Amino acid sequence: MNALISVSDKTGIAEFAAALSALGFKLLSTGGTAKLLEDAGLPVTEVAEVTQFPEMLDGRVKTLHPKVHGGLLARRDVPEHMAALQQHGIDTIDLLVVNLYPFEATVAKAGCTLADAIENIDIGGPAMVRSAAKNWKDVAVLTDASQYEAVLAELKASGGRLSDKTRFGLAVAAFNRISNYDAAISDYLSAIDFEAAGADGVPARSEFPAQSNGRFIKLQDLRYGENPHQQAAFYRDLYPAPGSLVTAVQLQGKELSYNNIADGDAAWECVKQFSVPACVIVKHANPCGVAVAPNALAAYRKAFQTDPTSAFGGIIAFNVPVDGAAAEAVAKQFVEVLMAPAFTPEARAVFAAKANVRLLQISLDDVQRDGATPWARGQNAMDVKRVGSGLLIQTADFHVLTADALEVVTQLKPTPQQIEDLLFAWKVAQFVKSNAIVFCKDGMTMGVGAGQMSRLDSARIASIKAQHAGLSLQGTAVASDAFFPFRDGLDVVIDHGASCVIQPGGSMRDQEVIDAANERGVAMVFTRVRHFRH
Ligand code: 93A
Repeated sequence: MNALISVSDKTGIAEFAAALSALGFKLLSTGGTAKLLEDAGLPVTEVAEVTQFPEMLDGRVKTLHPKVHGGLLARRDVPEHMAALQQHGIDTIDLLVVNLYPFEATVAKAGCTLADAIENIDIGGPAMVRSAAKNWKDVAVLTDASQYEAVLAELKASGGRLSDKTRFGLAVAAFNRISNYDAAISDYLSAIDFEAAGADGVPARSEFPAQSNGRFIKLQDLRYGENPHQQAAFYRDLYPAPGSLVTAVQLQGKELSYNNIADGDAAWECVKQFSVPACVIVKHANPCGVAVAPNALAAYRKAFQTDPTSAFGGIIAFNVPVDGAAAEAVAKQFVEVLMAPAFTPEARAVFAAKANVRLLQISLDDVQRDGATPWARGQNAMDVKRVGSGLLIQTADFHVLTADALEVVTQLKPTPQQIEDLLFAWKVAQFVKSNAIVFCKDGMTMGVGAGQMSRLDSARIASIKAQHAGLSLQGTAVASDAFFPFRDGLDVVIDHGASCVIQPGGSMRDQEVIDAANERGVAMVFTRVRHFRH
């Protein structure tokens, strides 16, 4: 039995090759890999010796030879194939271990030149992988170090021959790897603006190439979709952003549902943007309570107070570890999903008695912290919406508004405390479906109006919800995700007690709205940025 080994990522290869050798495999290998195996004291034959051709053209041609591909592609059950091998002095290759030049890692590095990228396009590796995978009935192909252990265990148990099922599975994994590899090359090259290529060889690249090869890996099948008659599954990006929902570890609880995941994402992306302890409660993709406080328990209490009715059966997210005290408080309500970067043992103990509650732990450790937005979003750079037979793709709605960017448009200037409330309200409004009107005070939401076809109705609903929750809107800050087209919406929020307002501005009737604010003695600031969310 012959095994050909040619790997760029040499993790664990010496140990794996040693085990193959012990099982009776004859080892063939390419330059760098052969050297490593030799240094490890293993008997190894260089492919160049087999082909009687030196590796040439800086290694561009190493294994592209009939002695290699004949040995991989010949069907053992077709006598003519075996006769041809014999006639040309070709040995069969029964097991192939290849991982490819690190194209993805190379282009992910800052300052990668086009020449670097091109040199890292593997040709011979994928060719061998395809040959072996096509001939899966006779050849086993490994394309990743994570496969070594299981394959070795099966080889040892079976005396050197893998089952058909295993070889087929390996072939599928091999074609997936090749497909993803080619997609990475195609994505990279398709995005290059050739004319604008920099003199340093680092090409200018577009966010929106002429072709997109988005690749996804299935995480799990879901029991059903948004409704029980719809089928659904959950996929993740091939290269997920750190700190995103798809990196979650489920610690306990029932299986996640489609709506859990959609709502969980809304809660998580919202809570991530706060740099102090925060709690977000989401129902039907809208925050129904958001608060910041010195600790998780206080943040939860405030967030819950916004709308205890809607919070029932909600999704709750914290950007700080959930401790015993916060867990005790949350456990008193019906909660579907609880998300946090960590749960203390005390918190775990509280939920141990509530087996249905889904606990999701999502690390924020590798999320870029840039001062202004310690747990910045925006790392999920693309926002995708499916439309009939097409996709709408945009960069994520990531925008950090700072106090110095606010444009005061009224005679009355907001106080420092009001500015703090306004910025908080603005952060929340970004995560509320349009039209969004959000009343806030002292780091908590006091009334949320979401998803209405008219801004006026959102203003009314936000006020009504605050009344129902028994909250006074006197002296609140109000955020509107887009401009007030008329003064009526502004009048409603002032009627209910708003003392300051934040909105993008930009309406034809801005003056009418500014006049109304002045007439009624409230402070108003423009952001010149809009946060539609549909
Ligand atoms: O340059 S190649 O496209 N031409 C080849 O003929 C070839 N054969 C194997 N790259 C080729 N390989 C790749 O070399 C393998 O896919 C593997 O990634 C790498 C291993 O090289 P070495 O053993 O010299 O470190």
